[in-house]
Amino acid sequence: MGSVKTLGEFIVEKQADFQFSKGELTRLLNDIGIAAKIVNREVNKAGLAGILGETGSINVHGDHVKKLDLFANEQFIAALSVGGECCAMVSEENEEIITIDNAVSKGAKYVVALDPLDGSSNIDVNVSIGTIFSIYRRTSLSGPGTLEDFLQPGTEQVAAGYVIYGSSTMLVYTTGKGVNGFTLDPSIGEFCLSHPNMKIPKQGKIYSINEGNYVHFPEGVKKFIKYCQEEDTATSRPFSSRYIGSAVADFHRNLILGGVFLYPTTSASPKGKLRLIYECNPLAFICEQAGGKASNGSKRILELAPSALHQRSPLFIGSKDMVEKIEELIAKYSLPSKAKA
Ligand code: AHM
Ligand code: MG
Repeated sequence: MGSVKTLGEFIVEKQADFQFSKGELTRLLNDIGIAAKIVNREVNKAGLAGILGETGSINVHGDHVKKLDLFANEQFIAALSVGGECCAMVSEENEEIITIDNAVSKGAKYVVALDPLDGSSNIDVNVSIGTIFSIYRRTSLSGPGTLEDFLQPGTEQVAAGYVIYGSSTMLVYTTGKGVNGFTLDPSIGEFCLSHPNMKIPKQGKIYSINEGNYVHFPEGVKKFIKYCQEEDTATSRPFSSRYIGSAVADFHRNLILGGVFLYPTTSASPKGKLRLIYECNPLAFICEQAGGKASNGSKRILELAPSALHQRSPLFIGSKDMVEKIEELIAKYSLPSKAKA
């Protein structure tokens, strides 16, 4: 049997990639890995909620059984608050930023943006869900982190990753030097390097979109869906449609097999549904590092300047050629000047 490399070992080994690194990012990534294991344990037990007490109710110990997304949020906040490397967080579960100002966080250089448990419609039905995280170096000088620390474009991310709680649990992350994936071995309780140097195929055969919203999509997106469904031997069309409804799971499958995930504007979500800072940007960073592309339809996701913490954006992400095809069709059929004409 070949030797196993754990996430902890790998992170420490990669510290040397960063000149003058003092190990802060290493510790931060380790803290995230530990919180992910705790969340994984609870996600695995989720089906027992009916036996042990419904979420929201009182369990046999007299404790309130927390909803999983709130539990996950608390675990990540707790791990990063005591870790000493993070001075503020933003989470999908909290309206405002969470400032960290304690004895160990003095001198902390990083802020973390987080969707603690993404795929809310899949949480209670035993379908893959995920955690998404993004790490920035603070721009403020001292004290607890500030709102401005989070309003940096995605190009400034120092690291980003996700955890997928699926048929097996994986942690995938990048620090801007490629993408590596680790699978949790439950028998030893460690994430082990299973997918080194992940690369997304340039062209895929899968498109992932909630087609139930079809009538509300921009014309360019409708044209892309029709393009995917047309018969064409040279380009292996028609493509397959696969949609889980958990962005992490849909993205992860497409990263490995090749494909594109789309969440465009709809009339219900005129700015798109997904959040720029803790959903679109981290996935975009990973995708680009794997050789793929991420766009809002006309611009690179990572270059968008956030103006609000929970800002939304349309997202087209995955295999480079497929995202470029979408951009081409949006430019042709849906750009504002044409829509108004
Ligand atoms: P959430 O943060 O409330 O879970 O919403 C984000 C999720 C994504 O994981 C997924 O891609 C999308 O919402 C699914 O939305 P829809 O049900 O509209 O297709
Ligand atoms: Mg979410």
